[in-house]
Amino acid sequence: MKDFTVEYFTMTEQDAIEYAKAIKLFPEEAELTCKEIGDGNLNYVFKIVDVKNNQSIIIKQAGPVARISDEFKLSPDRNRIESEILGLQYKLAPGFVPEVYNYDPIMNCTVMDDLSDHEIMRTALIKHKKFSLFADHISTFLVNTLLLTSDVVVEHKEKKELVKQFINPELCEISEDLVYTEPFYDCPRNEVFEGSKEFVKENIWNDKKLVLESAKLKFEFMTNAQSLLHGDLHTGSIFIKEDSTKVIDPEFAFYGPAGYDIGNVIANLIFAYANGKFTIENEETQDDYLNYLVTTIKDVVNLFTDKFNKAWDEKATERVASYEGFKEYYLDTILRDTAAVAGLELLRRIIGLAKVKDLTTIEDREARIRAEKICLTAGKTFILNRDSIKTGADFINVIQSAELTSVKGA
Ligand code: SR1
Ligand code: MG
Repeated sequence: MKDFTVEYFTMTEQDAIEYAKAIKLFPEEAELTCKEIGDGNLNYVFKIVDVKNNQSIIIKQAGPVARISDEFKLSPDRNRIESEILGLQYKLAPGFVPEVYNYDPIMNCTVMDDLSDHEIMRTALIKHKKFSLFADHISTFLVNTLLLTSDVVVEHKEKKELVKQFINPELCEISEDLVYTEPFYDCPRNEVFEGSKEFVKENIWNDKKLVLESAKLKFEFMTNAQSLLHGDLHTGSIFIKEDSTKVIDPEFAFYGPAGYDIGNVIANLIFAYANGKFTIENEETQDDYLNYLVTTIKDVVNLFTDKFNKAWDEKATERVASYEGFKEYYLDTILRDTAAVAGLELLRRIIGLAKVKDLTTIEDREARIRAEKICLTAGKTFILNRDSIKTGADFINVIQSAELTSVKGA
């Protein structure tokens, strides 16, 4: 049997079984099988099943380079960050994250709940499934993890300790590059769909005002240690079933602007919207699905606002938090950042190298170009007009105006 206590190595499926036995995750008589099921950009995910007792767990291991490309050399310490933030979020937002059973700083792996009875939300949305509780669930998760880790609620020295604990320079650098920098010029690492390239050149790279705004936002991302973020809250980081939502993969966690997580959720619902619009042929089914997404996007914003206001009134400990007008000012800045980040995410998933299946699986070339144009147009508006986008209805207006522009321009 291999020794897992000396130095790190990247595990095979067989190693993962031996590892599970070595750390005694299952009873002696267990009959274990293992399958590597990771489909993300960075890590290895082993599902271990005890077929005798019908029990299963997940072992997630961080390697020294990203799966998506050897070019990204990453400290496996991200696995510590992930296990620690999952522990914290488990307390702040009970029911919305998997339980962690073990973290191993030598093998850089975390053992957690197997959520195989759930489905990755992006995959489910591409199949046009609807989840009526999602907006309620995710808005609670967002308020609890963002407001309750901020200086509004946490004692300031304790909060600064948390900032230290979750300093995450390498993964932040990925977001600084892929979200805030590379999409705004003809970077060799970009991978623009050939049919969208002219549009991107004209409307994004050549728009000096937009490029300037991206610079301002990049510096806010790097310097505003407001809340402990998930840091990569797209629909591929969410496991879902009808009555349950579980947020996974918080390895990009760090203290940053609260709107970053909310904006990512919104943008990825918009990708699902674009997919539905261009892949559902039956008009009635399409209307029904798009209406579901419109309602969900509106609800995410409006429920976040309502729950944020309530939690602030009940949980704020900072003295100045009660000054008249301060809560409204603070929430306004979060909503402004939400709009901006929704815009950035919409642009970077089309222009940059980390794509979303919602768009790449649209087979018809013209339909994909139209879907991308709508997302790019909406993205640009979210960034440029971020100061005046505040309500669920404002977010929907941006999407619907982008659709109209694409029809006129088509
Ligand atoms: C090199 S990692 C590319 C992207 O995958 C992750 O999920 C993040 O979104 C990152 O930007
Ligand atoms: Mg991930």
